[in-house]
Amino acid sequence: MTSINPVADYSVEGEVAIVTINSPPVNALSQGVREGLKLGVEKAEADPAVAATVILCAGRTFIAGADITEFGKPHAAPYLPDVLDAIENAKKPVVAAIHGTSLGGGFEVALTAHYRIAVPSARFGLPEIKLGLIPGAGGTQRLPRLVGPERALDVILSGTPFGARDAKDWGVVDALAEEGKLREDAIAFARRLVADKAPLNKVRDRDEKLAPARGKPEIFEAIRKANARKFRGFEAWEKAILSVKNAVELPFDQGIAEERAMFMALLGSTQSKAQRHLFFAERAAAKIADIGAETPTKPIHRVGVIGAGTMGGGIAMNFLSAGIPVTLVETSKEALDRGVAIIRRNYENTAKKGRMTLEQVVERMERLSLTLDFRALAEADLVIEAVYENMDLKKLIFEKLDGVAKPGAILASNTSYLDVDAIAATTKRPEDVLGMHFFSPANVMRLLEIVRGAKTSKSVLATVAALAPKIGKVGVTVGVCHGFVGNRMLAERQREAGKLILEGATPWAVDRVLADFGLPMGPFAMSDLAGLDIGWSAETSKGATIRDILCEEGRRGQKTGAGFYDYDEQRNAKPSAHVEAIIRAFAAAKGVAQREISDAEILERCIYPLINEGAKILEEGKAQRASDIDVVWVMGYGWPVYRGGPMFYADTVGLKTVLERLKDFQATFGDEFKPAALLEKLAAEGGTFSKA
Ligand code: T1G
Repeated sequence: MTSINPVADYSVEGEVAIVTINSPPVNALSQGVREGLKLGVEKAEADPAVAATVILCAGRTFIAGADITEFGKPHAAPYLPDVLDAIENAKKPVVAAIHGTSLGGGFEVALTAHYRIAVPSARFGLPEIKLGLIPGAGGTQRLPRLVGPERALDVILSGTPFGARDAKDWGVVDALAEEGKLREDAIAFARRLVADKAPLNKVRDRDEKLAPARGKPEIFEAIRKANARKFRGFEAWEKAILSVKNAVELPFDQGIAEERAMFMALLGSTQSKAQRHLFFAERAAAKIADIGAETPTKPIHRVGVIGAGTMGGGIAMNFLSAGIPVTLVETSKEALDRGVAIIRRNYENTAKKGRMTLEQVVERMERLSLTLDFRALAEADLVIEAVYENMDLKKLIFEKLDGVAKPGAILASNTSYLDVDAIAATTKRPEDVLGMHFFSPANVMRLLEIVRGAKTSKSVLATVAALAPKIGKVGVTVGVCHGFVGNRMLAERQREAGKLILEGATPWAVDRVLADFGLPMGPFAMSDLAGLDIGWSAETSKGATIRDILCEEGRRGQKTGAGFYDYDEQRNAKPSAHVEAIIRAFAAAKGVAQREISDAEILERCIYPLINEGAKILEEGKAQRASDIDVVWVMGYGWPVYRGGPMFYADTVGLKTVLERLKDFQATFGDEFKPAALLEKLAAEGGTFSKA
């Protein structure tokens, strides 16, 4: 075994050379890995004793893609296309031996080899679309030559990996190795190629899967139509379709040149920079400054959930699906039955969509215990309170819990806004108390705001942070303040949206502007969906707000067929002239001057105060880093990934511009627009939130 460079080794067994890449954590195609591959294959070509070459990776996976940390930095030779040429044009058969996840550039390396062998657990994918890119090293040209353009575009547009057995069935791999014996089986496979004088199979020369699609643009039109809604606002996807269409219609060298040009253009795009930012932001969020890997964590074998409402049921599902038994507590049998029915219906709907088997539904439901007896929580390692958002009620529950829960149990509140420290203070064990703020629907939204109390112990925090990914959540640690991070910032946008419609904008204009920006829906459509009467009471309502007036008229949202919008039987929304008249009359009574308000002003007044509140959150240390705030908004509120999150978006607009506009609004509308000191500082320094 000789070392080619720090991340690549070369050895020979009989007449087979083995080039082994060893670059933790995922053998990403760094400069060293590219160099190791190229030099290794060239060494084998020059070695008269060698008749075939195996490319293998050490560690947990075959090459998992280009090294995303190198993007945007000056690129060093050897460049990936040159590495791929060295492999594909080798005069001796090259075999790619694959385990783990062969993704992006890693899969593209494998596609330039003459043969591919994989263990059954291996997975293959071209996830570049998730980074706002298209495959940039032949993936859009070679994969269609193996599996046809339709299946290739399924893989490329979904970015979802597929397994080795599919790869074998589809002709992507030539053989399956025995699990755990990849090296031996790959060498034996290479030996057989030599013995059989097997040809040098170049994927680029294959045409049998392309020919049937040639001259049929309707194939690509249909794919474009089927994906238009999913990719609304994204740039890369249409280029992916065009590049695969080029594979069908153009000679290989022209197709790959076009692919490279489109890839490079996307690489420099704001959308790709935003999605790459989020790739690392999601991983950074799991890192808590003063919680090291050595921090002890508690085993969570049994969970209690208090409250079987929409949130409690959704929260329970996260644990049931992760194989953790749940004891669900309610105050009445009717409430309990209602809650269980929702859980069962959610699972059955998932099964109907083919994403779960009926056996799995049964397994999950069997892990659920139901009780009206609070004392049943005594065995739980973690208890999550998910009752009505009322501080007195929560304090009562935590006092009771303090007397029931076993010593060392973690006591969490799912509160969306309230003071976790005040809740903790009602117990004798504030060190075991924290917030676990799930986002509705709790079994779907990936965000979990982990609210760290002043006295929450490191072990409790480390335990919940480690638990988050196990229940399919991205945990973001936040500090105690009203609304924590997401809802505190949302309040800024909701305030401005409410003022804008009094000044002359319509609810439908505000919703349109924010939907066009890329948010799932605007504030008024969102209110209709959630129900205008949350927290509203007919007894105390006095018509003091637009919402009061609408609720008093029975316009309480989609569920009543009318809210800000009118709804037909299919719940399609239509702007309501009646609501507009109510708004105008209300504004007149308040003496609010009416004016035309531009889309630009609507957007800036809804988004910039939200960004400004994010800056204050950072100043107060209620979030660890700006990218955590971005993760909160992408994972919890559907902020468009191609804009990177509110703080990243502010960087792309330019902090000086955001500051100036806030100052304009402050002069016109008042101090709610007063810029945060951090924003002033960064704008003055020419800085960014991402690098703050
Ligand atoms: N580049 C650099 N670092 C990477 C990386 C990559 N491609 N993939 C993962 N890491 C780091 C990650 O930041 C983390 O670091 C550690 O590895 C473990 O990752 C030319 C241009 C492979 C399925 O998009 O999907 O090829 O936080 O926590 O859950 O056409 O990582 O430990 O310091 O995610 O086991 C295409 C992205 C690139 C694959 C493993 N490839 N990675 O998941 O571990 S573009 C991708 C993943 C491309 C070509 C184009 C996952 C994984 P740290 P992890 P995991």
